[in-house]
Amino acid sequence: MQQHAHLVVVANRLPVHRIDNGDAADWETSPGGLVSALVPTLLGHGVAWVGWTGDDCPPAPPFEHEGMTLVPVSLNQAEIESYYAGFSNATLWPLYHDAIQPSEFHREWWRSYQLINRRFAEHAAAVARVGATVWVHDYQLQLVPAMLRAMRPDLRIGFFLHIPYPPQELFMRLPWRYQLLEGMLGADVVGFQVPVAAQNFAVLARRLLAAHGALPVLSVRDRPVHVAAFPISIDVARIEEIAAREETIKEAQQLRERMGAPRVVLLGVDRLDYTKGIEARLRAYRELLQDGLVSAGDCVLVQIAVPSREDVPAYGDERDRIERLVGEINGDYGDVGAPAVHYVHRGIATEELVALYRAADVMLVTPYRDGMNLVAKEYVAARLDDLGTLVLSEFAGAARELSGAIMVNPHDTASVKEAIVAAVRTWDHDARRRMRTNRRALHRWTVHDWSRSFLAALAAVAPATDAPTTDAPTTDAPATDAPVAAPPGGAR
Ligand code: ADQ
Repeated sequence: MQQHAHLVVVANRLPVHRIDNGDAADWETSPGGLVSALVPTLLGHGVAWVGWTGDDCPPAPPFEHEGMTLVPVSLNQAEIESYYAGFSNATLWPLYHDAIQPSEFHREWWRSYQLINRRFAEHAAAVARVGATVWVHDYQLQLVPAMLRAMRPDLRIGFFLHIPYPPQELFMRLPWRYQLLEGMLGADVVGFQVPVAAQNFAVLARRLLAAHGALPVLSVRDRPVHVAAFPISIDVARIEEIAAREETIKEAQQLRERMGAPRVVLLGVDRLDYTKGIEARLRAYRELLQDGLVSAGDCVLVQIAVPSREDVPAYGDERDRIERLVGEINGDYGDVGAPAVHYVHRGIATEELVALYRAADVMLVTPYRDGMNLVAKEYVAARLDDLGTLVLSEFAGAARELSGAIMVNPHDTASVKEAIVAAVRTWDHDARRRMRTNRRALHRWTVHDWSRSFLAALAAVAPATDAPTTDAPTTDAPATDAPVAAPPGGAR
């Protein structure tokens, strides 16, 4: 592999998945939070992307896909179970989401996490040219920045965490807390979704590793580390373009007709994950039907749930709970050909998703904890008509920006019920006022502002002393030439 890339993205997954094309394997761009956020920004820049293919295939060479060099990292079945399903999704994920499920701590998983993080770092080191910029993503790869710095001190390294960063009371439970913190502090810039996450990180860095200084710059063993919030967003123009199409508007109308033309359509769209609060909204809806405050013929709920992490037991349990609830609600309140809840357990194409957003009067986004939540932003982007009401959990990062939403505490069923009733009964002019507030916020800060601001912070870092000062450009991070807007909410 040649060290040729001037920008290297390192993420758990490649932005593509393998599709079976007879003899030859082919690759298709994948849906998902990180992919939908990064691909539009990076397209055309000729970057390298290091990531796992998502299956247990043997090592494969790098290949070109839509202007990027994709560098596959291979994992065998045992590594998928220990590094991915185990340490990433049964140790870190629940702990970082307010410990709403108990975390499991296994030394074997930790050993695997270290091994695989080293593998990702080695692939990145092999593809990055001298003085390149490397952008590492998310909780699966927290050790990569320090490992990479040790291998390649000439690189500028950024790390962005897509999920919440826990308060010290929770983080201190981790038997490997020092190493995880050291790993992230190997970066020059550490970015979070919201300021409170950056503050939690600073408190821990001071407590465990004697870091000093005030945000946004911490000093760790005399090395400055820029620590700040860079809230992620979406490609607003892309969603708006799909939403404006004649066929999308037609599809939205047809969807409503297929549901029996109810007066109100409530919608939920999530990965099937116990953090997303799907149960919270189903329970609230069931109680509203019980109380007679809404009726199934008049007000239906559509829940789209993408299958996710099905090899982690807690996800299977969550699916069982959700499907039991859907079955109970439909059994009690639905009719032949007229269910109260329309439940779809699969991923759907963006075009269909946008048509659903346009068809929904009320969007229910009720996570117990969420780094940002892109679905809330996509719904707002799709509402070119300024109509539709967003009901949003105060525990989603998006709540800091979308102040036109009706905010709820998903742990409080009464609050979710009240919000649904308020949304269902809202007058058009009131819905418009709220939606316009949200749309203004969305336009102020798109995914391009997110990546530009992060890469600009990285480009501002003084070049490493080991980096050559002559022919190899060290400040050629792409997309930093456009003006950098201030992040929403001001404080980084
Ligand atoms: P996720 O937890 O995956 O991301 P989210 O931000 O909601 O969550 O993004 C999900 C993405 O998948 C959206 O773009 C959505 O359109 C898409 N999607 C959801 N259901 C779908 C379906 N049935 N079919 C097709 N597409 C579907 C993590 C963090 C979030 C953070 C993102 C980005 O947990 O808090 O916002 O990363 O940083």
